[in-house]
Amino acid sequence: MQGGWEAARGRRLRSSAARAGTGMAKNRPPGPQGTALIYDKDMARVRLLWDDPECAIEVPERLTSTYARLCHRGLAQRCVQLPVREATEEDLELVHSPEYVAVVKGTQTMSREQLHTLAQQYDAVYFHPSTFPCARMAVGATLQLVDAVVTGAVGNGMALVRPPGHHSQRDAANGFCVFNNVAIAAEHAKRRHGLQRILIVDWDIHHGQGIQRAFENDPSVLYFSWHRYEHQSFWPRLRESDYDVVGQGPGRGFTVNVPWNKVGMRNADYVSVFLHVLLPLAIEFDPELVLVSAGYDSGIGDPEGEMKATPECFAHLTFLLLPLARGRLCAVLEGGYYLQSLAECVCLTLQTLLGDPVPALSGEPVPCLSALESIQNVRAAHAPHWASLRHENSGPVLTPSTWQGDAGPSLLGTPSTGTTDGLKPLLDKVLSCPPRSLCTGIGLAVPDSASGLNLPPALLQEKGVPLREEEEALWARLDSALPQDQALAALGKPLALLDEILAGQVRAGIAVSPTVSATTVAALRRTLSCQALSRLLCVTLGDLDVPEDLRDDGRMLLLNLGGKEQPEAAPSPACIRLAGRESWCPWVRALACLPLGMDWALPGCSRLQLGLGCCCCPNSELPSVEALAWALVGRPLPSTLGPFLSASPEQASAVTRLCRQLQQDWPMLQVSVT
Ligand code: X5A
Ligand code: ZN
Repeated sequence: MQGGWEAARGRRLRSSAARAGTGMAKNRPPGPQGTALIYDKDMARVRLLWDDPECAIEVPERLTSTYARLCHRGLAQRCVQLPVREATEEDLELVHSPEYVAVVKGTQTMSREQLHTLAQQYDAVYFHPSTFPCARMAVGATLQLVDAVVTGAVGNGMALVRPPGHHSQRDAANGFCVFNNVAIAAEHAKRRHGLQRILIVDWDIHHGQGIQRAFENDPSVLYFSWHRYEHQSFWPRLRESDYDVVGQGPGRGFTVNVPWNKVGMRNADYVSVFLHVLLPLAIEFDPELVLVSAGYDSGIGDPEGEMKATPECFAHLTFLLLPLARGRLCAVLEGGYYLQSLAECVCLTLQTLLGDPVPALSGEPVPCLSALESIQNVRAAHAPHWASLRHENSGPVLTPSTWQGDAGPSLLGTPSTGTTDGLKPLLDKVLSCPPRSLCTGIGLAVPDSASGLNLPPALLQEKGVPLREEEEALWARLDSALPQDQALAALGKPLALLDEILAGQVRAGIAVSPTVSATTVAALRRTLSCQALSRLLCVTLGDLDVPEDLRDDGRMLLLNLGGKEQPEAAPSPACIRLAGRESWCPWVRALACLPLGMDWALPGCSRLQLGLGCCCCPNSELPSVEALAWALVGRPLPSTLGPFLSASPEQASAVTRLCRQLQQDWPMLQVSVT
């Protein structure tokens, strides 16, 4: 047993030495570290110089008050603050025509009347003598961010820019956008860094038709956008924003549109679309870089979006993207017009990029009918193009519902449409809740011989607790092969860790044990003996015999992957098994799309997608403890899931069948209205 992990450790040391040329530095995360923040107050110079109600919401305070809040929260200070630069005309011409660039350049010397006349040639646009330098700076800031992330100078980051970019096109300004910051960045990453797969996630509430048009033929850029659509009645009212528009020629399947046909969408609707539409495709696409068109007009209180997603939702959306592209994520500000909500949502995005734990999501974990219709439709439209959607041919919704409004329990009640006035007191309450301070300690229960590992500093090393009587008895029965003293230490340390987690002294931890299943059972028993605990998620790999009294406790959701087949056992919503172990990969992918691990109310959700508070590893997995430990303190996992390995038809139908069976009890598993 000892030989097992020593041998594995020898392998690790040899391979990392070969990689780095020298021994691995201790206490350094394996990948790039740090979060970049790019901001320059000069981008607050553009402002509307005439009366135009449509453009009046795009104000300089969007930037200044957001940055002030980041400083007030101490978040800006924790970032690597990179300087902006002005993009060159060559950069701009990666997406825009020289003629259009010349037109915008000409605005620097125009009078107010000339600016106004020019603006009228476009839809929802204003110009200012500072528009050209600011828009160049917005592109330059975005390129600085991409360069820093792609070269590994930082792990991820955010650019706070104005004017926004995603509506602007080769020859046109549109929807407050002048140059297409994110589209230029994607083209730059392709041409100048040689990247071959870039994912753009546009969570702004408007359709970024400018980005869509720039890449509609291009399979190297996967563009995902959700947007308020209301059956084409919402701005920019384009047919090309609907779910059945999927890209052209070689780019077919690489444009993904999720129309929102109702306002008032909530956290559950947003998370459902990520879990059932974006993530399966993104995992299959396996991007090298993720660019987020981060507009916050999709957040609660925004007068444009009229949606109800709360600020923590953006922490979850960000978190769900971090396992992609080794965490190489660049968020670039687009819209967002309700200043308080905007600032708060940006804080939660940046906080997540910095590796802080993700706060619990509020609201019922139930998607609304209109969201489900959109999910079903877009999945049907993309099934021909993506293996991960192909297995379930549920088809598009044939008769769209006439369902009006959402009847579900509401945080805020039904908004009076079109105005945020009535919402103001409630919004103030939602937005002024101070961020919950989560304890950040990470516990570590490993054999003393594990001291050679490269682990994050300040891990709390467990000393061990005395076993309770029944634990000793259990231990003696389950593992009589181990010397008694060693066995007690191996169980005593994990249980000490567990006690600290249950007491709220540490947030998460890793325990290494020579006999995982015995330790897991003892840990489950100890956890469930804690009366204050109301919900426990236990995810296990391989065979595990959980005693019946524990399984029937009612507070535990057990997810067992790759154990032995149990055909006789009736499926239970609280004990979910996916058997078979030919290959883990498809199971792990399936799991990534099962929202069961989503932690709706429990605090202290870890960075792991499985949401475990405590991971228990067998000794043979000791090298992966390093990666796990860094993940728990907020660094991205050192590798992605790798090239897509499609599930076998049997595996795929097992997952589909399981999801159908479980839908009644777990509404977040629904992918269709029927
Ligand atoms: C970037 C952005 C919105 C334009 C709305 C015009 N533009 N009615 O959010
Ligand atoms: Zn927008």
